[in-house]
Amino acid sequence: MIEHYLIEASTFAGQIDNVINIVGVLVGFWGLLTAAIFFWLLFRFRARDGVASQYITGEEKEQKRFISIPHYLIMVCDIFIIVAAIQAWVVVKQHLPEQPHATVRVIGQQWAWTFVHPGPDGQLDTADDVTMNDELHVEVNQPYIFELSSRDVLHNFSVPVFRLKQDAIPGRVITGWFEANQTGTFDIQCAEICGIGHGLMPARIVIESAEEHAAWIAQQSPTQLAAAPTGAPNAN
Ligand SMILES: [Cu+2]
Repeated sequence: MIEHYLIEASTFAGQIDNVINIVGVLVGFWGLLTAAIFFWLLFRFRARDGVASQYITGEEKEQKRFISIPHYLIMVCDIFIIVAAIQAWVVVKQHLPEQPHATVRVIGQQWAWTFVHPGPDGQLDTADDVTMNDELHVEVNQPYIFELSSRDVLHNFSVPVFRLKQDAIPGRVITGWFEANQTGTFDIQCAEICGIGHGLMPARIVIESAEEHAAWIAQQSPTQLAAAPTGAPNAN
């Protein structure tokens, strides 16, 4: 249902959408039913000449069951929502991928994102790291752990097609994960009001095949760029 409007590009997006669908269907059912009964009652017991209105306190057993029975039924629906929500929470927030995985660093600031990708050696904090502003490149079907931090205020790293949202909190490094399951270029946005330029804090994620990603990393790596002027053949 939701993927019709926004594709599901991570392994856990379907599970998040499932929770939203369950909430939508259950709350929608009771909401529509309540509204229908409400308007039917308004119509059925509308003011009529010669008919005195009744004052009902709702304290009698016969009357109370109109509250208590739907109440219990709604609590049964809550169980389904809670079970689905906890299952999704455990997968997305309580679990990190096993080895092997890649790690990227995501840094929010007023008002831009910085993404640090490991270079050809696959390790962060080495000379070949690739740092980009507002552009994150990842490999499809590869689990990633992200290390999220902020240079100033609260931000939120949100990748709608992944159904991923995580606050960035100054002074903390927050770890999370994702695994893209299809290629393409999609939006990243800050989802936490972080000042006057909040709306100017978009970025993009480029999901590439393993070969494309390796080629991009090799091309962007600063060690490669530093070597280029002497190493590359003269274009003339
Ligand atoms: Cu922000």
